[in-house]
Amino acid sequence: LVTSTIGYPRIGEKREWKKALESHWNGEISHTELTRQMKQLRLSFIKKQRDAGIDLVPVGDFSMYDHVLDATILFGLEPERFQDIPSDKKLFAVARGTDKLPAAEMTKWFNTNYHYIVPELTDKSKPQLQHNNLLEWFLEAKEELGIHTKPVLVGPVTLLSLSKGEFDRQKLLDELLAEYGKCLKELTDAGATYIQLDEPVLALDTDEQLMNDIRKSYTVLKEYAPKAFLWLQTYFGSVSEADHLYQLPVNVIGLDAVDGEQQLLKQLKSKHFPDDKKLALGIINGRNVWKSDDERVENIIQTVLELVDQSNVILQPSCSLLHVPVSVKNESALDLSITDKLAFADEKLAELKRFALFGWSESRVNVRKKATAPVLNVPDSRVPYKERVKAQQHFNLPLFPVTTIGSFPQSKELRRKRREWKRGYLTDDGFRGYIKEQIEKWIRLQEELKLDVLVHGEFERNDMVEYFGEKLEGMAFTSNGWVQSYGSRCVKPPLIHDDIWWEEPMTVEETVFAQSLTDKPVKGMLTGPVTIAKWSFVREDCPLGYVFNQLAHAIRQEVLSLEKAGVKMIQVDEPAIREGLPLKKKEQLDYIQMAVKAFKIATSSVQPSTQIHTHMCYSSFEDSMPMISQMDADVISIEFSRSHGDLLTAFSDHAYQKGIGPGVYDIHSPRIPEVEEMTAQLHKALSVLPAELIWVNPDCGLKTRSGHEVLLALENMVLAAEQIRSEAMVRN
Ligand code: THG
Ligand code: ZN
Repeated sequence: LVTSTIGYPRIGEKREWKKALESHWNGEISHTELTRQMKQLRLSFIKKQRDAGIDLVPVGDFSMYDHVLDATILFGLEPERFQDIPSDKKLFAVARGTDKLPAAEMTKWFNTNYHYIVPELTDKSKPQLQHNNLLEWFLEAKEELGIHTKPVLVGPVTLLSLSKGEFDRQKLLDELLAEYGKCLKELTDAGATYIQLDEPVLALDTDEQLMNDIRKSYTVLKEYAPKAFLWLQTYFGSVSEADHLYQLPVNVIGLDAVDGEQQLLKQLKSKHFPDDKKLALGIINGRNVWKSDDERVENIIQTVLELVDQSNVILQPSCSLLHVPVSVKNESALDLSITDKLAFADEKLAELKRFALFGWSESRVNVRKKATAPVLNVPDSRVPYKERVKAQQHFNLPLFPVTTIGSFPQSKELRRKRREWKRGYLTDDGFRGYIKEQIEKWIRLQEELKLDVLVHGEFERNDMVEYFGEKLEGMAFTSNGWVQSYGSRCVKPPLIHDDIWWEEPMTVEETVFAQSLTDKPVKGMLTGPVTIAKWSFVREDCPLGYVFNQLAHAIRQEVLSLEKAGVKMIQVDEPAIREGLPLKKKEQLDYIQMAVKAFKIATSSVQPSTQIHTHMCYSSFEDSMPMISQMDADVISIEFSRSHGDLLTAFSDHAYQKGIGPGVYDIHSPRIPEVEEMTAQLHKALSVLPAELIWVNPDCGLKTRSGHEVLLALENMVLAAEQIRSEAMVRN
């Protein structure tokens, strides 16, 4: 069988890609040098896939930041404010902003922890094919490696669906198709055959309009580029009406046989797959890191081969491999019983080759084992909010209490100390002592800034999930299992390989130490069960619900340890709860119940006088207010500084009547927010929320900012709160 890949990780085996980007951004290497290094990486990935025996290797899946932004710029659709920036600076200007221009918005790519730059379109947006990078990369691969690659591009319908702004969709789609057509024609004139257009939007709930747009698009594209072998690719789930794709003038239809396995097999059995098309079967999980279950793969392939002629079947991963780390081969520190269950990107290429040769083995790594989920009967609801408000009067907080989200900037020295400690050059006591100095320094700074609720700063922590992954039983952490999250920022998801349980306090020492330094309340800082699960690589031998439940009990024990140690405010962050929503509406209710229950098991055992906070960011939650309200936290802080009112409508219909901190400081940009900007945001919030519910805080953690910026920004934020407070006094 023919093999293909949909996309390959950009970051490099040792994150060379990240280092090149960041050394360019901090001025160490020129744009020319960056381009040279990126070309080298791009070609090395193509060569590696070809050497692994992959027949159809993509080009254009690689990116210097984000593939959606690449397509946006390829068709001249970047926001107006960036139009006259020179092309070699445009990509990073749009993605990261400049000292004069705010960055374009970023949000989650479907239900993954990858983030794309959101195209901002208006009625003035004019699609126009710019310099055809894709053609350049296609020719480069052919000339320098002698490899005939498969150009890959975000499809026109998905690109428009992911855009925001007011515009005439059909008019813009027609204009966009002309430009896509031009791009494809240039590619086929240069000898390209298969051209893969990614339309993951088809994995969402499809409707008449969407299917019409798809039908029109691929009919028109075939007219513009008749020689193109169009490859319509979908992933992240099944396509509800896959058979509607069967009559399109495309040569290959790529479907997900992992997340969409059941539905796909049903569709293939109920309607004959067209003889004039090829089926690209996504049989290897591109979203998780466990070796494939040979029995499952064998069954799918054998079933499909009874329905589709072998010469028309192509094998590939279920989605781009950018969602998994590069290779297991560097994981020497991991327990062998775990490494021999793992398959990262490179190991998946080898699996693909093996399955293409029908080389299934008896290896049954993922035999479903009955997980022993502790079904302890613990509280999963608290006394009503109104009663809790009374019991929490003891905090004597002012109107519009000012706080931060948890993390403070981590200096280069701190990162060096943590590295030394990890490598054993710095003793535990040495590191612990240094951390306490940092905590003391920032508690004093927060007091000087006159913040009302303080945090310990999380200096002892690396990533908010990895930290807990290192301390909970049943979770393992890799030394090099990095995955791109947004821009050059990467995460190293822990591996949930067995039942999870809590052994000992994980955050009490630092939090209690911080509280011992001040009379102001210090918030305990935890990551919630859903987010730990969603931002880890989760075992597949038991239902996700078990894992949520086990994590909920583990975090619950940490919450109780904090309360017992005298911590009276505990924040349990769930930034991933919205991302975890299944893409298909009909599956969302089960998820919401499971996720909310997990959060409530984690947080409902505390006294009414203990205040529970939560925090969410990086995704749009206008559509999830009921779920957020069901979580029943006393206070929620939410990313708000760059939302233009859409979030407010979500609050205005009174879906949420508990404490809320609409972020007023955009932590993505180095710009120091002015007091006026923040009072303006607070006035917006006051237009839909009662004053006594509002907290003042930044959008998110401050880890990625510099200490200097943060002090200036927080000073302004306190001034903004004081101004709003005095206005409220006058009013009353
Ligand atoms: N952790 C994890 N996922 C996340 C976030 C996170 N998803 C959404 C949101 N925050 C944005 N994503 C990131 C991912 C990584 C980083 C910041 C935001 C980051 N990474 C460090 C780097 O690449 O330099 C490495 C990790 C570290 O040392 O902290 O800063 O926060 N899991
Ligand atoms: Zn956040």
